[in-house]
Amino acid sequence: MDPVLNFVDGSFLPANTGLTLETINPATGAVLTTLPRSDQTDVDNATKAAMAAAPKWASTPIDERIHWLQRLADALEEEAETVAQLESMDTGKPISLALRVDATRSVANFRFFAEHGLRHEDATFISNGATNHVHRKPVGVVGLITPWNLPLYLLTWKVAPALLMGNAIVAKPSELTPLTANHLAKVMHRIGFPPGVFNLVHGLGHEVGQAIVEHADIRAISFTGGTATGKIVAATAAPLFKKISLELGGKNATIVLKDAPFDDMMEGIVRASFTNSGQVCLCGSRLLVHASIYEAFREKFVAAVEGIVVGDPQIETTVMGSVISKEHQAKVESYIDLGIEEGGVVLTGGKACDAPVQGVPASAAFLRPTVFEGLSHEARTAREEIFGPVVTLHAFQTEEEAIAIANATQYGLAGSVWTGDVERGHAFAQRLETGIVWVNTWLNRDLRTPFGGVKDSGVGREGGDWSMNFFSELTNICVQQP
Ligand code: TXE
Repeated sequence: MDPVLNFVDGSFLPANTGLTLETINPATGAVLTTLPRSDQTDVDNATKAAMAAAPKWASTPIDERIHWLQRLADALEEEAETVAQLESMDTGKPISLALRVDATRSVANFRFFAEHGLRHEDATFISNGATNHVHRKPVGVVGLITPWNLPLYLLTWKVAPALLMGNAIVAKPSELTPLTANHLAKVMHRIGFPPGVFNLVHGLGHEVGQAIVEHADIRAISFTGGTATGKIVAATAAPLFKKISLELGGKNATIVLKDAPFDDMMEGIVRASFTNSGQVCLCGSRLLVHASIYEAFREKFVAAVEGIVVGDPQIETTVMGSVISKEHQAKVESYIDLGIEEGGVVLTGGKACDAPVQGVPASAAFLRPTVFEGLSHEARTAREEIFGPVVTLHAFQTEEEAIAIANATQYGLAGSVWTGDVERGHAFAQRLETGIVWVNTWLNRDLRTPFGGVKDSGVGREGGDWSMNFFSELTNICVQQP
């Protein structure tokens, strides 16, 4: 596989120091290729290119910018299989998931914001004999920093609205998953996308990500990643008065009410628990089940979890692949140890997990889905983000108790409520301190809706008009009528 390179001013080039990092296929332990270990000089060069390209892109009519988004969507759609293959190799996720979620949603991100841009009209307000015109201008050069769990999905979720609003970009994907960002740059290069508008600088977070957040000419930072890193980004950006959007961690509750016909809902509840090996910030990692149905639910849930096909991500029938790295596997295993120390009982899965694939070396990062019961909801295992295939089961007596437990973490990103009465579910959902709640479904996404969390899950919202507002500066011009 060709080395991954930076993409600056329309050219592919190594880090100015020539230093490189390796990217691994976590499902096999094999080195896939290298990527630049860039530094501040590379970020400076990328930002210079973005500054030079920004004025022309900003003055490009929005209909033309929309046309470019549509062309990017078409080009990515044509290469969906390639994108899925690259994503699966870089992350260890099943090829079926990479195609159905990552590749498909990356196309949808461009297509959605193209259509959203066509529909959008800026506001006017008439009062006191004057007309107020709200004008929307680009921020200028924006910094996009993204994580390893949904690499292209989350990068394009930021790139599309940033371009639509006329900004130039300096982007940095996770050093663990550079392949599909690199592929996006190749697609842009191939279709003749204006050089310098989209720049990609690969490298370590504290070296390249930090340099992007610190750079005086990068006026907005859209970050998706862990809460700990989000705190560093916020502390760096705040005194520079940059716009920041922080999509951070979560410890989401899946709440099964007394009247839930859970047999019909089990597929959705298991999907909410273990999609992408639990490496989705929206996954439900705490299952709160009404005491009256707890035993019956537990039996059916554990049986369904044991039916999850864990295996070689390259095989179509595999439902769960590896986690992102050996280091992350060790982190998740340490939480399984902690769960046992805190008095939890492992109902299925657990630490011991050899590579469930014939011929795959022990250097692969596989874990079986693990279900705990018997833990206090105040246990660390039930409060801290594990970001792996581990869930804890808890019984509750009353809905008041379920709401108190669900809200008792430092996070507030998402949750799901399962019930036989959707009105009851809707009323219950309004009492959860999160940015998103699904009732009798999970990860059902309308891209016009606000996406994001509260407390340690972040600041701001992405999606539809919220993304448009983040990636633009508004000027109100008040014209007195004659
Ligand atoms: O995050 P990290 P990861 C969260 C999820 C989990 C985490 C996993 O909950 O906690 O993301 O992704 C760069 N200055 N979400 O481990 O380490 C780093 O190189 C600037 C929530 O990758 O925070 C990478 O590119 N950048 C989300 C990016 O930050 C720095 C959905 C994220 O890295 C940096 C998906 C620094 N000092 C995952 N240090 C949601 N809420 O939507 C590192 N980076």
